[in-house]
Amino acid sequence: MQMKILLINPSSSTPENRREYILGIPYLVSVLRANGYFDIQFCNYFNMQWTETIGLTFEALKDFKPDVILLSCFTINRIAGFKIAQMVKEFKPAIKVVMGGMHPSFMYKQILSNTSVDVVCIGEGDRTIIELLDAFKANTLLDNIKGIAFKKDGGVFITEKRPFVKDLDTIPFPAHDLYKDYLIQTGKAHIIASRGCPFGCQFCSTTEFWGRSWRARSTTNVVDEIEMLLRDYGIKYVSFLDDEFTLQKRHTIELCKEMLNRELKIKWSCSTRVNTLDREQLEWMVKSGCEHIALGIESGSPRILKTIGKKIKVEQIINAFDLLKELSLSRGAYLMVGNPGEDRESVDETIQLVRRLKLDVPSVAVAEIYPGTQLYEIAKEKGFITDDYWLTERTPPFFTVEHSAEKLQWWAFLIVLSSKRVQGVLNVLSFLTWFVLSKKKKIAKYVSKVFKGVIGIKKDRYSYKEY
Ligand code: B12
Ligand code: SF4
Repeated sequence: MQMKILLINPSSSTPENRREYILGIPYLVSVLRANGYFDIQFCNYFNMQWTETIGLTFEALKDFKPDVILLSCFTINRIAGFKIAQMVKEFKPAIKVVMGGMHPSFMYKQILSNTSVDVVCIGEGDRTIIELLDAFKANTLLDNIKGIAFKKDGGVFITEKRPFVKDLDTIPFPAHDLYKDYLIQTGKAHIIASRGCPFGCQFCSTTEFWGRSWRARSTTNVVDEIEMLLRDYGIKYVSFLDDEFTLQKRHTIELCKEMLNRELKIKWSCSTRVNTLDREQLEWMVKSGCEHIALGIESGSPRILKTIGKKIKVEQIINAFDLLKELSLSRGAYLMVGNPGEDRESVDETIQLVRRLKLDVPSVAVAEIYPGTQLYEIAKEKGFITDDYWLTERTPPFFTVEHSAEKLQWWAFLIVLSSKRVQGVLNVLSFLTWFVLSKKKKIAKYVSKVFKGVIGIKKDRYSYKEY
């Protein structure tokens, strides 16, 4: 008898009506299939409200009758994950509940001590999941499976650390078919060509989770995946979700050449850092269809950039953005306010930079605290937060050790206001206000003329004597 596996992306209860195309579960599904686990069902609740998903979960439990539940959790959807684990155990205690992803990887001890989750996968799941399911099937001990933590003898047992997968080409392509409708409707696919980031910024958990070494898939392997998506779904656009897409110049150029050699008719986008781009690399990127690049700027203040360990200079930001503009690439910018040391002066420096770069509408986030970051350790040291926070239903908090949430949001708003498009709209609005005020009488006369007869405005009902 095949083991029945139910995979769930729990609800993040975010108000946006978006359909996130998250690659964690597709990666797991592809390795499951490659290892003979085919009795699989996927419930993607990520963009649904929690209440909508309760009934659906019960239905899946009753109809599909799973032996194992695999929950994938970021911090934002952890609580829904805990609640599903509880529902499952109340429904049938014998069903094994496994949780993996960024949040449980850092908070495994708390989760195993306080929720109905049986096993947490720590870090990359591509190898761990198969060993774990094989052990469930054979009913053997879990103690020797690297990279997990589980409940044992009334406590939490953590196994040896699992090394990262060295050769990412050995992992099959993620099961994009789980997002078939999305692919067909939008023509847009997500791909991850590398894992890891060496930079370790203070507010980000990527380096801690995926490791300091940057592991890239071979360029042929990545382009094979694109070709498969073109053939099977007719996609027209690829968003590379890598944290640091252009870390190795030679590798990026090789990837672009491979896309060109295979004459792929696609457009694509990526995110990266301002100091890992140069003209030669960008020209190849443009030739091969790249049309949008989002860059992490974070701040226009050299002091803040240093504090958060961004390891970039304001001149590098300016040079990179100027270069993108020169090559007619669409430019995205990620900015933050509210990191340690932020003050009005540093916010003004950011505003000046946004103006200098003539950014359309940058994405400006107030710094939030996530497990696995240095910012979280700072906040804990300052007595601002404890691990208990993550058992509450609250969303990740802003770093309000130094300034109130209102002030930080106001600063974020001021930065957005300084962007080109908003400035453009403001300029138009102020011009219109001036125009209307200065020509008030003429406009009124014109309106009355135009609408005369249409809405029954009659000259004699209005006095225009002063004209
Ligand atoms: C692309 C991306 C986005 C995109 C799209 C998000 C999406 N959901 O598709 C956008 C731009 C919209 C986005 C937005 C945000 N994002 Co984002 N994003 C990413 C990014 C770069 C890639 C996600 C991804 O597909 N990873 C690849 C897959 C393969 O990794 P994975 O899901 O972790 O799965 C692996 C393992 O974790 C494990 N695993 C996972 N689940 C399970 C389950 C089981 C049972 C097992 C055994 C194993 C297992 O195995 C998998 C394969 O190895 C990550 C960084 C990163 N490198 O992961 C950040 C990241 C997920 N984002 C993050 C954040 C903070 C956000 C925002 C909150 C930012 C903000 N302040 O607005 C928003 C949230 C929006 C929302 N409503 O969710 C954080 C989350 C931190 C946390 N602790 O939760 C991350 C990790 C970046 C970071 N390091 O700070 N994001
Ligand atoms: S913010 Fe970007 S550059 Fe900094 S550690 Fe995270 S992924 Fe790397």
